[in-house]
Amino acid sequence: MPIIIAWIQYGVSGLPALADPVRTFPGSSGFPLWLRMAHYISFVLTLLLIRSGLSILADHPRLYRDQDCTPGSEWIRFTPLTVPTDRVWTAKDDARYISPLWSLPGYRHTVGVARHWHFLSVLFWVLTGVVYVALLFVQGHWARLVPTYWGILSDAWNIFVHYATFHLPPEPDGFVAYQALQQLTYFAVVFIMAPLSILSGLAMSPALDGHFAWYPRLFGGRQGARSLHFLLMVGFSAFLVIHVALVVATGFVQNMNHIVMGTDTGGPAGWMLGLVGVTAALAVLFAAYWVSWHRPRALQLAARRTVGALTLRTLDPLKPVAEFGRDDISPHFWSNGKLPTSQDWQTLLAEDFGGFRLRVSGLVDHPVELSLDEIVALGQHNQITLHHCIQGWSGVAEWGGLPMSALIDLVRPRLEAQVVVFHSFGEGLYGGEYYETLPLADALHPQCLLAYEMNGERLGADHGAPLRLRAENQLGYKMIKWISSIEFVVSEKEVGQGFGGANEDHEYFDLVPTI
Ligand SMILES: Nc1nc2c(c(=O)[nH]1)N[C@H]1C(S)=C(S)[C@@H](COP(=O)(O)O)O[C@H]1N2
Ligand SMILES: [Mo]
Repeated sequence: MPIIIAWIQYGVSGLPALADPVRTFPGSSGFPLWLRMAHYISFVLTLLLIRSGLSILADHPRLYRDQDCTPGSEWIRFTPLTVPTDRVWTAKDDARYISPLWSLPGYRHTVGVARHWHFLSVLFWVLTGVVYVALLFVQGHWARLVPTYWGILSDAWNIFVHYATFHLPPEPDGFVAYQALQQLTYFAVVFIMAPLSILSGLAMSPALDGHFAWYPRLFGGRQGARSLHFLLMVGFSAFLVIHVALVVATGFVQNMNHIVMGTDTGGPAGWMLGLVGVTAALAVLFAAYWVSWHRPRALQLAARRTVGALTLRTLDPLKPVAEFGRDDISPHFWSNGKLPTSQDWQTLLAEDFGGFRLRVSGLVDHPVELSLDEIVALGQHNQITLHHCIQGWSGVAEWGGLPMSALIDLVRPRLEAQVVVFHSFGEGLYGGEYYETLPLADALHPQCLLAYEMNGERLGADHGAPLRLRAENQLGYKMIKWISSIEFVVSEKEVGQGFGGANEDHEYFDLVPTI
């Protein structure tokens, strides 16, 4: 549309005259070292963020407007498939292959590893950004980016008319001046797109959304935030392509000296060193790919010690309290995982779980075995909450069940029991038992339930009969379905392969996923 208007204006009145470039730089000190470093580091990290983000997107290749994820209601999808209605089609069935040329680590359902890259990168991306913006203001370089007069809008439009009609406007020496559209674009990238990316990313955190129900609403709901996050990625990608193209088209040698060397000369040092920098960036991308496939466990543990430690202190303590109304209940709630194939569970299902006994044992003073009726008799709490799957989909449902805190009161764990282990009748994606662990602190939250009802009815087979966990400040994979028994232990290291659950063992997922 703006391009059409630009052509009409060009046809009617020719190319508009251009204002002088914005000359507001402090002295002619050019680009100091910290600025050139921040520019390069952000470049590499942004590539990592976009590539890992694409891998995450491919795991649920549909984007929606609000928190419901009803198939068919997408505004865009990156899969040719329509969801079949004649059989169970899980979110994992729906995941797509994406080429590792475009994404990190690529292939199919590699969301656990992709998330480690995404969060490790964003940690340093935010750090770099904060230092950069602080120094920008301390040293007066903010004047490069922040427009100080309203007329810049019409000046920028005039320049846009030039570009849109394939005319290169005269180029100011970027060392000391930018033209209006250039300044506005840089301003938008640094002061609008980057903060919005951070805020919309945070709006996908179950812990944050579970504590501040108003927060995701700022973005039109959880899926609104996810859609915005995607559009910002498109914006960053478009900026990268156009920015690089213009750097090449408007005096490559001199431009490279500006941003690489911090000099305003015509020598070859800038573009040569710049080429080394781009090669190094490609090497980083390749190394990340290599680590993803050859050292995924080391990557998982590195993320656990950094990102995991940080979120454990910041997001995990937020008490989940957000509740929705009955009207908000999602018409379609995706299901995930493989129905148990074990004979035990099949038999129990056939007899409506009359013979089911939940064994609660381990480091407790009062181990118990409870029938479903006894569990129901112990208490019922109902909550209408938002479920966040690691793959990206979400959904609102009403859950009814026994608060874990009531069960904990009943069995009286010993002091050293800090972790609750849940065993399932079902298998993990890569075989073996599906199990999950939860820190005692998370199990004690009022919204942590041993659920036996969903939307007012007994839990169906797909959604975890006879019992499934609800831990609303965590991602969906923690909420184990088809629970067979519960055990209190000192540490998750004692169970399975010792990383905290079937997904943590086999798919390198996070131990306590609050984002
Ligand atoms: N036993 C078992 N529990 C499981 C899973 C599974 O594969 N096996 N998938 C988990 C994941 S990834 C999610 S998002 C939720 C989905 O719950 P739902 O199928 O009721 O929507 O269940 C979790 N619990
Ligand atoms: Mo999930």
